[in-house]
Amino acid sequence: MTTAEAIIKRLEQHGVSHVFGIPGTHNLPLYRHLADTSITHVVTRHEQACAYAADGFARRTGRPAVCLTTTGPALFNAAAAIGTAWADSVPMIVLSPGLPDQAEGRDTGFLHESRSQQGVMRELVGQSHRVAGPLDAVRLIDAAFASFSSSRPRPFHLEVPLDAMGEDGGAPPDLPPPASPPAPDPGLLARAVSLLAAARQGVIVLGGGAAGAAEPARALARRLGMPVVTSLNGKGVYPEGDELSLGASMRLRSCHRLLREADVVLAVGTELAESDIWCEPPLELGGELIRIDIDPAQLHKNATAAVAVLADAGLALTAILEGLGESRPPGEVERVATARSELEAEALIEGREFVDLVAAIDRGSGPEAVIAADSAMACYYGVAHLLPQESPRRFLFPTGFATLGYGLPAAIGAKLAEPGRPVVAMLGDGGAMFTIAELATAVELRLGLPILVVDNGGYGEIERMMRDAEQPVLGTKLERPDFAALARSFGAMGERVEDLGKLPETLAAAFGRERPTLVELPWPSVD
Ligand SMILES: Cc1ncc(C[n+]2csc(CCOP(=O)(O)OP(=O)(O)O)c2C)c(N)n1
Repeated sequence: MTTAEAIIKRLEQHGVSHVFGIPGTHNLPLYRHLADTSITHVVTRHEQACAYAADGFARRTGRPAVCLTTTGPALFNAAAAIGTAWADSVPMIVLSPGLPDQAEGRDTGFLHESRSQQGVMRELVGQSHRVAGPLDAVRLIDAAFASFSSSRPRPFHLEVPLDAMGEDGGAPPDLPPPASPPAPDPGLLARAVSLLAAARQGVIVLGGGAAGAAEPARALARRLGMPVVTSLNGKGVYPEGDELSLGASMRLRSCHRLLREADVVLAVGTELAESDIWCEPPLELGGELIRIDIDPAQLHKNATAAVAVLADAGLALTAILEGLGESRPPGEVERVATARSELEAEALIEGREFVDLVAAIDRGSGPEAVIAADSAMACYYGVAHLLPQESPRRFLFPTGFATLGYGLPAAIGAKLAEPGRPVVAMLGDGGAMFTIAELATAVELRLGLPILVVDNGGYGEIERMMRDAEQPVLGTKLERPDFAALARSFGAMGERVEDLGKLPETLAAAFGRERPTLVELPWPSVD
């Protein structure tokens, strides 16, 4: 078996169902074997979309996804998307060829040459490895999957040098059993249990790292009668319609105050970072902080913990539940209700213009929908706060890197992962243009995907910032295409909806088609 064949077969053995890629001169041997497997190959129109689509697939399912590029420009085109996966802890294998040993780093003018492809990648991903041959490739793929299941998931780059691509090797070893995540230390758990049992004004904070631990997180919050706030990546880990939920409101000032006044804060799988709280960390915390994280580097990051539990979130929360006695009487109803109404009022200050839009999306897409959102105001001021979600992994949003161009390809990845579930892509007109070419991908795949474009005439948020800073407005007013007509030219449906009352039926019809529907929503500009 050659290296190229060993790689594709091993991915298949690990259960990879989709590879998002673009073929090129140097990755042809990988494509030869890809054609020969049960894996579905999805071709995009730009490599950033390969990685964003892989991201959407992985965020929705929790399963590692694979993106495949050729060397140099192709791989670097995917850099913003790979950086997004790194920032938001998305399990992703990035597979690329590399120059042969005799050309690597020698400035010989080799096709797609750069000074050091791996040097660039090493700075961008969790791990980057240059493959030595078939057995080494298999070992590295096993290591990638082990890293995803036992530690903080981050993109894992495999560079396959052209001269290693066709090398023959012996039979690969059997698939190893899945690697286990770290189990919590019993002594630390006992301390966490006693702090939580004694808390009178506790708050639970759930991040994206708790997405796989929704059940014990819910049971724990209910047992303690403690309110729960989430990060954007943790949206829905605790059901947002529940009376203990304070929504995905970590960035709001009322939430910061609540955390300051709490006597105990339990933070699970969250960085408590600037991009979560929208202010300079650390948050001021008046009480004791208990932290649970699978990544030792996170345990005291941005806020020092009194009790720092290195563990898988699910294992730790289940053990804490077992350690706690009977349910506490719900003595906190009033505090939680007050906090909820304060947070709602604050969210409405920035989100008021999106209330009707979000309600229409909710009505048209139903309680199970996934929203793949770009970094646009309608998404982070609107959907994030105003559309309650009852389960995790349904608001796919590039929180940490805040990149533009994410929404459409991520929606494609999520829809492929679960064709039967309503998925909505939601974009601003500025962000839409970053990856609009992926309309062709969605048409080709015959996806019943509505793509909402909130057209406020340009880079709205940035224009607002310029105005607030009393500096000249420059580079934010954009010439836009006729989005609906553009979509039709791709073979998609294209509609312009001026009356939000019509949006629910437009969405419902879009889900039922065998092609995407771009819905252009004319919106007031920020000036
Ligand atoms: C890749 C990338 N480039 C630039 C930015 C800076 N940026 C942040 S928001 C924004 C404006 C986005 O405009 P649009 O998508 O229309 O949404 P709106 O702000 O109007 O809601 C820009 C340019 C970014 N976040 N990501």
